[in-house]
Amino acid sequence: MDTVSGPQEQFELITKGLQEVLNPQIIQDVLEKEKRPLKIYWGTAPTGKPHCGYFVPMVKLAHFLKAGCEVTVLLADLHAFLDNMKASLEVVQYRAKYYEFVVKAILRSINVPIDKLKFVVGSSYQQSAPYIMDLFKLSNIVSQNSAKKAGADVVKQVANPLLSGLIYPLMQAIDEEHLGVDAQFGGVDQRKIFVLAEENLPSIGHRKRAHLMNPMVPGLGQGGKMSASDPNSKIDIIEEPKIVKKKINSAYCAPGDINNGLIAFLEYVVQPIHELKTGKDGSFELIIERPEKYGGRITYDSLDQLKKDYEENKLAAPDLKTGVADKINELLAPIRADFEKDEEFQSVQKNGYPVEAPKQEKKVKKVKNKGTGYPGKSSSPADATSEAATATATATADLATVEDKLDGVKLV
Ligand code: STL
Repeated sequence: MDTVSGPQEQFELITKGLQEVLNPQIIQDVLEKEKRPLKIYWGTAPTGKPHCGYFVPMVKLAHFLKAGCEVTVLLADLHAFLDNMKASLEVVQYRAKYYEFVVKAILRSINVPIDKLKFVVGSSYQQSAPYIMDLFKLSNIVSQNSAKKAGADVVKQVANPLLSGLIYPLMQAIDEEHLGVDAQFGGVDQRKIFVLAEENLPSIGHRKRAHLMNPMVPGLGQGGKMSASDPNSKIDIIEEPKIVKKKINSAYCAPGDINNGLIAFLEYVVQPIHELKTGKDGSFELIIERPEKYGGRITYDSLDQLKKDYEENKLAAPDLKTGVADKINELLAPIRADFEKDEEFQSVQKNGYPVEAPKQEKKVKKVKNKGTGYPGKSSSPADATSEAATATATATADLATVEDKLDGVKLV
């Protein structure tokens, strides 16, 4: 991948395909007046397993690197912990490492040199005295209401919101200063936090940063939703080719309507990756192995043509699905190969995402005896199928004891 030089060309590549840029002047000044590489970061909270949607920000990281920027990926482990404890502090360390492996593998798979890419784990600096002092200073000038509103699109919204949801956006604002960057990049869902940072960093003695926002890209579910509860709406970065086929087959894709997750994937992932590989703007390729009886292979070299054909029902949904599933499998193959040859990559996945023990309640004999011992004590770990089963059994047993003590009053 050749790098781009000249401030104008660099600025164009840095902002290519974005939905919005706040304070572009900050970026232009760095490139044109200071004549140095732009320092920019992208933060991600290592919670769930990265899915194919991760290709979207990766395309932008590729643009930034190609434009000669100094790019930092923030693995925001404390943010993952603060967001309704989506991950325990122990498990989140493995997830952060797993995310790092995934980001590197994706970038390598699209031929982006990653020697200039920096990874920083949030907890490595977010517990320092100067960082915490900045958090206190910010908490003195940002109202509870503003902090709550800033996090509304990012922090999981629950019935009884925790204080952590107010701390989360403040820390994200302070990260810009403590990572020493000129700009922050993220999805447009981060907009309110970005504005909070711009409005408040100067009041605690820090520079205002530029903000770059990617559009939100629809997933594979109905209405373009990617939902944690619908496993078919997301394709894992390490996914078996057969499962990719199956998930794409069940993707929402109404005939004649180009507003679906499959075409969005072509637009926001396949096309930009093809452009990066060929170095030609607007270049595109999708090969569809249509069954012979329906006319055989189709090759598209224009996304606009594909969209037009789909709208005019010249391209059928099952054929679009075949083409997209094959393309995803092609994109995932080198990432999967990295995973399979790297034991550490596999081990951080295993530790970060332990397979849940089947939710099978171990029957615990209710002991009527109200003596000193408690039933859980007598269950031998050797006959439990896993640690989790032991924990469930113990918990159930403890409950049984409490119920006994309450003399038959049923808990839960
Ligand atoms: C998510 C999902 C997502 C973005 C983020 C988290 C961003 C987190 C973050 C944390 C600290 C920062 C910057 C970004 O300084 O799409 O769960």
